[in-house]
Amino acid sequence: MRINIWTIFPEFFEATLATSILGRAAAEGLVEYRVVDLRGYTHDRHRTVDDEPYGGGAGMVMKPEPFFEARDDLGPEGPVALLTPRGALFDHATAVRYSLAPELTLLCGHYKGVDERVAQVVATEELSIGNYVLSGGEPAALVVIDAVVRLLPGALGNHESAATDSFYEDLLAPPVYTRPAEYRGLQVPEVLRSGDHARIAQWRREQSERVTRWRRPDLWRAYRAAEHEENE
Ligand code: JF5
Repeated sequence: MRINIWTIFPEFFEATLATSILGRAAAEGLVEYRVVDLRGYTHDRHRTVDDEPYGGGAGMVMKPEPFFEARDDLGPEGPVALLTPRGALFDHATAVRYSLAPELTLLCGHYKGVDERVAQVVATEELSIGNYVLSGGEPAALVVIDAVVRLLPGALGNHESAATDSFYEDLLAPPVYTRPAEYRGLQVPEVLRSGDHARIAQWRREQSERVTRWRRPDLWRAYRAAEHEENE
């Protein structure tokens, strides 16, 4: 798939998109990143991307023209998501939907926000990664890219299966351990060293349910509700 990122800080993405899973996926041709500098769609000497808000008040607003001209020039297909605290909460289902699209475009806002006409016309949706405010949409875009690219077939190696992580089957992941079996007096649970695969699977299921119930009662309720539906 192709992932377009429209930003006034293209350098923000360089190291991250070249590193680890995200970098390997690009090197193997599973994904192509196109980072577009919005200042390339300005026409004045100072390459101005922001202006004062109509109606007054503190902070600057990102001008609509660079976003509209980037759209006219590049004609993105598929979802065009504006990262903003007022957007719909990004979740696993959205990551799956994006991973199935041939192209995804992420718009990074800044300052007090982006001219509303960009949200109305250029973006097809607005997305938030959580209930906090960032200084810019760039870190949020990287979060979305990471969650999407790791779902692409072949992006994870044999040692990193997407089928067994947290949120698979809507439960949190059980505890994991590696060697040594005892460290500073702390023991690895006996069951994990037993070689009894049925017992191990049962232990992991119990641990998943316990940790989800205590830490994420919201997920636990949704899981229980889905269980009841299945049995109907
Ligand atoms: C931004 C206006 C964009 O703060 C965020 C954000 C939080 N969750 N997801 C995105 O984006 C930067 C701030 C203010 C527009």
